[in-house]
Amino acid sequence: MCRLLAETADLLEISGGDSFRIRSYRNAAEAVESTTLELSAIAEDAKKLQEIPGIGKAMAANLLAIERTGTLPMREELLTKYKATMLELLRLPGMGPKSVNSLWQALGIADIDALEAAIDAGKLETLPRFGKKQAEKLKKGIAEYRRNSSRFHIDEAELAAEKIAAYLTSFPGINSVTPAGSLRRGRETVGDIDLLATGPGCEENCVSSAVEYAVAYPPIVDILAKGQNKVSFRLRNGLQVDVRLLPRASYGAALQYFTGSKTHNVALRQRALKQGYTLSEYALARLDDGSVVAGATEVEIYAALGLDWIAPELRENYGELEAAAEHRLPELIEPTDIRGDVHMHTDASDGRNTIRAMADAALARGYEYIAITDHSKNLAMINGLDDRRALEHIVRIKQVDSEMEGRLRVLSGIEVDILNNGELDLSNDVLAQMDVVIGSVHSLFNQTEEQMTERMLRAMENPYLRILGHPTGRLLLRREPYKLNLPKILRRAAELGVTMEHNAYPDRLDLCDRDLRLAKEMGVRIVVNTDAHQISHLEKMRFGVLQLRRAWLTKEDVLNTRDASSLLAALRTNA
Ligand code: DGT
Ligand code: CA
Ligand code: CA
Ligand code: ZN
Repeated sequence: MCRLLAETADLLEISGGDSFRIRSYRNAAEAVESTTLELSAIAEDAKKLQEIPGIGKAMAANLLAIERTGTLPMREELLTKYKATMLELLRLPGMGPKSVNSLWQALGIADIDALEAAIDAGKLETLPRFGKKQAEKLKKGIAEYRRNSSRFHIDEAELAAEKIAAYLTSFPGINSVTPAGSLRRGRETVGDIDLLATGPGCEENCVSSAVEYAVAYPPIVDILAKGQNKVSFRLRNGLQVDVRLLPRASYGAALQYFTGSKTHNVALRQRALKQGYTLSEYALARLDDGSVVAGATEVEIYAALGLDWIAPELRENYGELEAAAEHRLPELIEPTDIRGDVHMHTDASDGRNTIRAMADAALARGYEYIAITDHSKNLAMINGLDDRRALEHIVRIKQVDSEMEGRLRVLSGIEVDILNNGELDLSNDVLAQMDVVIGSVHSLFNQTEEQMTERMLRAMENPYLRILGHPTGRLLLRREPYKLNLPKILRRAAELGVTMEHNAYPDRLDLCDRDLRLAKEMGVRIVVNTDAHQISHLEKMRFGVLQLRRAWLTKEDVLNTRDASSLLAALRTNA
């Protein structure tokens, strides 16, 4: 809602609209963002809406329109003359509404790609507002914008954070470094890394040498900001990092504040105010006399507000505050609850290691079982298995299973392709001999929603299909999920007892947190697998567990927290 209002203000400004009007939309956007009222609940009630400061009668009508139609009249009218992509141009350094307007009037430029092309063709220099210098600056700005606007996979961000933390803690004045922000909350991708450091060298009045040490971190390519106790920089791979050096006494308050999410923090601050406190990044303090109540740890801050400590993964304002107040937060699944991994590949198809090597690595991780699930023949380029080879593979898997002498159970399985028409790629006779049959879509991603949904539903009707692998097919930051009526698929999965996979590989992480919650509500079983293509990928399990935690799942909700026999029983029956 607030985005639509802000965009309308921007478009008005591009069109050279009346400044009073522009301001009214901007103010409304801010008012909507900061209100604690549940807007969708009161959107039909113009009187209630007007109780929000900054919302008048006309704006209340706009909010109602947004709630009903997903847009508002002024925005639609402007978009017949101007393009939504022009809003992105505004985010380039040095680019204001007037410039965007003249680019559009003179050269028909409406997006960043077109702007870049015009710069390259030397067209920009001919315009009155733009010279050669300005064009060069813009070109740099575009490159920078592209770098900044990109997000990163969570494993890459975590690795970078660990390296920086190791560097920082080697400074004598820094004892500990903790990630905050989206990385700590386990979001599927990370915009920038937020790190909080503390130690004797981070106390007030003596923090400057720690700051100097931080900005000397060798992989830094660009120092973006250097303040009294904060530095921001960019690494070679484009990742931006914010490091804050904090005194011990306010460490918990800072950790709470910078972990976010923003919406969680807003709700928590409201709660604090209602109880007569103010909450900041420095402390929880009494409103009346300013005395500090808590600040050193998160636990004491939440406790002072009558709340159980809330795991970072839950801090998205999805009802966690209410649950914490009533002591009914879920006991979230932990990485150590996972007893096996039932989706992995070997050198029989596109994996790198042998069955035995995968088994040894799994045993070293403390697993009780794995399933070997190579690809089927539809993926000819990577040597997928046909019926005959699949049967031979079972023999080899059983051989390794006996070699493991009961220390690790090695289940035979397959990741069988769901063909374009929903049939499975191998014969039922062969599938019947497998312990674990995962069905996955690996082709024709651009089917319509109806086709793809029918395709999956049809595959699920096959009685040997036990698990739907990476069910939405998305590749984070690279490929959108395929079009799919997921609720329909989940409903049928619940009826048939088909299990949904959460694929822990950091490029996939589907079903996503929101879909996992839906799956649980609908009574669908869930399993978390790494889809490992080499030994080291088995480590990725924890990223999957993070998403399960974000979905409020407990150990009981996930099948591979059980032993092998009860997992297999659950995969095969509807009980
Ligand atoms: P990201 O970096 O896009 O993946 O997401 P976050 O959640 O890490 O966001 P970021 O890095 O901008 O800020 C980290 C946390 O710090 C954020 O979750 C809440 C808190 N925070 C930062 N700036 C503000 C602010 O201006 N207002 C509020 N309420 N919270 C803020
Ligand atoms: Ca961040
Ligand atoms: Ca940040
Ligand atoms: Zn796959």
